[in-house]
Amino acid sequence: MTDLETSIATIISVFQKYSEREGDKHKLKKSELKDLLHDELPDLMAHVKDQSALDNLMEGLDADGDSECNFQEFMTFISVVTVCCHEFFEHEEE
Ligand SMILES: [Ca+2]
Ligand SMILES: [Ca+2]
Repeated sequence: MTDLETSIATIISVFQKYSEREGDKHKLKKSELKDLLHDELPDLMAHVKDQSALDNLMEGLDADGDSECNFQEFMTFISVVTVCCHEFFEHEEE
């Protein structure tokens, strides 16, 4: 696989690793999302200091309002994080 194909497959497998733990296997409930963020994005989570910030993040992600994070909602989040990282590195080069 190419680097990009590997990256896509990795994102899908990380989502599934957490979404399959409890309840709906295709969605992240709040505790699953929390574990995913803490384990997979520790640097980002260092900036999310308290529970209310995490609740706000979860609510912001939950486009369809079912209190769970489906893959599409997860991808929206990953896109935002990735674009922010890209902007950061763009400014680093200047
Ligand atoms: Ca689940
Ligand atoms: Ca949702």
